[in-house]
Amino acid sequence: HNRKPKILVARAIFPEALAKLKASFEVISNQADQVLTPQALQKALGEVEGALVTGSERIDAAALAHAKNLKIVANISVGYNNFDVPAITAAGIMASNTPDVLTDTTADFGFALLMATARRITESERWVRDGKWAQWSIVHNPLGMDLHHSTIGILGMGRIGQGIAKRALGFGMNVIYHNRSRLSVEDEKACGATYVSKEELLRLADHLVLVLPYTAQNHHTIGAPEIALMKPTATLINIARGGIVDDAALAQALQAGKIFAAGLDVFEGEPTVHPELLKCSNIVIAPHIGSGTEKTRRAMVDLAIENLRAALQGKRPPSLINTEVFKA
Ligand code: 8YV
Repeated sequence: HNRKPKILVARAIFPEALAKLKASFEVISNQADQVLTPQALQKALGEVEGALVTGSERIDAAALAHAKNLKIVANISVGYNNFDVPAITAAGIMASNTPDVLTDTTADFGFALLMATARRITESERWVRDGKWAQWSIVHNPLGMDLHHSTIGILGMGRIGQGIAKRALGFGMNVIYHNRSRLSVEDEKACGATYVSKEELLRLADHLVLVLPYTAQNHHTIGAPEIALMKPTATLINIARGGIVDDAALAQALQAGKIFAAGLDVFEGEPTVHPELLKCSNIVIAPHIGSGTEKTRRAMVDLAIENLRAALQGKRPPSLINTEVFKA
């Protein structure tokens, strides 16, 4: 018989992608651009064989309580801290993410945020709009920090971290990094990057860029003690995840002039931004758009769909996370 398998599309996706899915699947979709409640998510996962989700949906044992027929949860995201992978694996369900397709776009954005922060671009725009530009002045306008010939410290040296390093080389920056494991000699060479301890990274970086995955172990990896090691002239860029930085401690440090500025794309408890951060002028804020280009968001959706289709056809999803669940 040719009953269409039922799937869940938990968030708004591109209309053409949704239309294509509807040709092969019976689709329960939430196109409201509002996150499903945990109850609604649990109920929907109980009815489907596959699910397309994003970082906004928490997939854990509770969400999977009724998921009797579910074969795959396909994240439209490379980071998957929204997944309780052991719980998904224990339920015999495949989990996938979207690596590679967003690497360059996100590295570009990391650099954009770094440049905007170091050169105070958004602050300067507010300054002009507020009518403060009386005349050109050597000193009385927002003065920034240089990128060229400065030291960039990268915490988390995966694909995106390496992309940032390669861009930094083009700016004549000195690249240092810290990571759970050292890169191979060839990869270090390709990035022109020198491995240092986390403490050295904090002490030496003129610009510190965070590109590490969020795990329980690196909750508040950057808090007051770490910021205290940084240069007062340093910038801090977070394009990784909220929760890696202690936002309250960062706000205090920015207000006290402990570091020069911060550029943040991700926040603890986003979409809510810590009110003390919002009071800081030396900060550039973006709404989690590191992967946000038209082309890349489409590629992420397409890869997630490819993962979902493969799983429902008994094939190995191209970016399967819990490989032990797949049985050929
Ligand atoms: C996503 C991201 O937009 O891929 C990631 O890890 O943070 C972003 O690309 C976000 O997670 C929503 O799914």
